[in-house]
Amino acid sequence: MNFEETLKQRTQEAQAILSAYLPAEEGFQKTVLEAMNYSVLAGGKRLRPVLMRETFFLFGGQGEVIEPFMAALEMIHSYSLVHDDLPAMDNDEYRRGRQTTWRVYGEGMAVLAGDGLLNYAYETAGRVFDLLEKRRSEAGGQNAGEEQWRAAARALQVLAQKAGVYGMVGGQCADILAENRRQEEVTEELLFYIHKNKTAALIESAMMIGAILAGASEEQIGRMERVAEDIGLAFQIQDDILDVIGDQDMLGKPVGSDEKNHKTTYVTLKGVKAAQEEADRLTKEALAMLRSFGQRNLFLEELVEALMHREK
Ligand code: GRG
Repeated sequence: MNFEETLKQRTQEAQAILSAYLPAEEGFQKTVLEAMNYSVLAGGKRLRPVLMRETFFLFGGQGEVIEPFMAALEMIHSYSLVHDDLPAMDNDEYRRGRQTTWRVYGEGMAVLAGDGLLNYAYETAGRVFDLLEKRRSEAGGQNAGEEQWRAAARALQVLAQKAGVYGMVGGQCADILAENRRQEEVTEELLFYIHKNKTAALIESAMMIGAILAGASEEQIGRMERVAEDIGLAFQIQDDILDVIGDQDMLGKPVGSDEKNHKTTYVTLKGVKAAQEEADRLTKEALAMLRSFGQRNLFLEELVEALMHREK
């Protein structure tokens, strides 16, 4: 299989895992459940769960323990998009080629769908302990795989931290405060903080959790965090470039959103060419680190490279 075919297959697998963990649309709270599923199933590249599983494979991970975390991270990512699209934030009407959640279900229900997805993500990730319990009873109830229980708890910690105030929420806070500020006030240091947290944090979470659940060492997990930081920063720069020169139909959302929201981005600070060069530099740095682990995952390396040239 070539890269494109493998990517398609891995994306479909991530989609199937995610679908299996979504809640049933029933009960008095049926509407919020529908809004949650609408938001998650609206499409999307499923990049974070794919990166998570490929990192798990890189370190020789096996079995289904990774699956609840793949689904959980995509739920957190989807909640962040639902809230980001709200009138109180970016006020966007289209995402992933469809109307945004608030446009379909109303603002109140979109707030709740985001809240619901965030909480359900942790309920979902916590199901890893059911899988481990099943393994333990199959092994005759012995203290089998104690390190896997520790790894699962550590993975939960990383998931919560990278999504929270010391991760994505912190980045989004600084992003909102930086809107409408004069360009000179948005320093490169501030922009780095915003990108590292708003965007890179969830990608770090994906790759660290893949490494943790596969039993990687502390040193390897730390190194993977740096790889993911570079990938996340490059991904955000590419996102800002696409917001200027991208194709609306391809992206599934309007271009020019940063200008509309008076946002300072790497592109407004340095121009498209310098932004492309910086994304290229970060990608090369990430790839060099990724190749230095001893064992390799060639598909993962190709994926990181392909993100540089993405059009959506
Ligand atoms: C509301 C706490 C909170 C955070 C919002 C996700 C986010 C933070 C803002 C959305 C705007 C934005 C440009 C975020 C940077 C991350 C990013 C590029 C998200 C889009 O991710 P993709 O391209 O989306 O992976 P798909 O639709 O493919 O899943």
